[in-house]
Amino acid sequence: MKRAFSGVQPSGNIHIGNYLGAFRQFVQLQDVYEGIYCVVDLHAITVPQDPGELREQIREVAAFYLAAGIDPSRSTVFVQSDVPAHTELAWILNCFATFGELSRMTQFKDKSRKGGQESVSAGLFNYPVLMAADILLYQADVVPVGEDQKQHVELTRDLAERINRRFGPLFRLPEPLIPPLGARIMALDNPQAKMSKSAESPSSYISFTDSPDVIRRKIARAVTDSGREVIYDPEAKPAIANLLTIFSGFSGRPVHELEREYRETGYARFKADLAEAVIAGMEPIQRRLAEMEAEPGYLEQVLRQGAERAAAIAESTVRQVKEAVGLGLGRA
Ligand code: AQP
Repeated sequence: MKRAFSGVQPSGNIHIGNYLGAFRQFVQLQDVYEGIYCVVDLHAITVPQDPGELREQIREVAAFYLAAGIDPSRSTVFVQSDVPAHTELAWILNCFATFGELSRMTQFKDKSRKGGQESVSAGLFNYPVLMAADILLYQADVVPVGEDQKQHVELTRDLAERINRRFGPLFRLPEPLIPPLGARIMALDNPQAKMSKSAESPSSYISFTDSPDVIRRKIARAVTDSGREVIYDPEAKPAIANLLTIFSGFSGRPVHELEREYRETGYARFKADLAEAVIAGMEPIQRRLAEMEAEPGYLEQVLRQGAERAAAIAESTVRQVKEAVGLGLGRA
């Protein structure tokens, strides 16, 4: 079986963008790929985190994998910092990545613009290298991610190719797997910005901790475009195109069918039905999350076994890389 790897940061509440762009794909891929899925807590500390909240969020993301439908008997689910090989390989890769290419990463540019270049952590700058290590350790064939992470997967390929050219075939070259629908869900209050966990305003995202009433309110208040026609036109009507994408993602109905039904009904009716589709789509996951909360021992056991399985693969890759690069005294 080919292998899929992906990670999600415990950097806030999981939102519908994370679900449609990432988790949903992970679940669909299970029949075709061996899945290795990680809670990337080392990535989360590239921006300030409260230790208590971070630990809580690590549990939440881990539980979300299972609640979304990842089956731990087929896929490996673990916490990144439980497998030290991630930071070990990241350091080695850092010595092959250039300052120039990391400076061009859009996510770094966006986040450092917000925080100010002088004061953001060096970890935020090196984030894509740690992500490359995450992927290359497991010799992943595909990396299912949302559109925002495509550039980082491309950097991963560049690094792998550079190292393979110099030292021989150490790494498999991974392909990003971007879903055809939902790869870039935009903020409800600004269709030019992507929906983001760490956004300041909670009205910009719908989180899986939101109750049905909160979801209805957030959707009712979501920004719309001028006019009253519900049509899919990302250029002229980016807000409505985003809402149609969300509707299609949760209802399973194609966008053109939704356009036909709501073209003339006005925004209020469209938004009311959209809210119900989102609530219905989220409900089974929210229910399983609540069930898992009542049984913390189960999650801990899954993560312990996951970390053991992941470490066995990761350590073997690191051993080969160290040997090829000339680190230590070799295995004699
Ligand atoms: N708006 C989005 N639409 C579709 N997919 C998205 N993803 C993130 N935002 C959207 C995908 O979700 C997965 C997990 O993301 P992450 O935790 O690694 O961090 P991120 O990409 O930086 O996502 P966030 O939600 O914006 O978090 P913060 O605010 O902490 O940076 C990835 O596959 C991502 O592509």
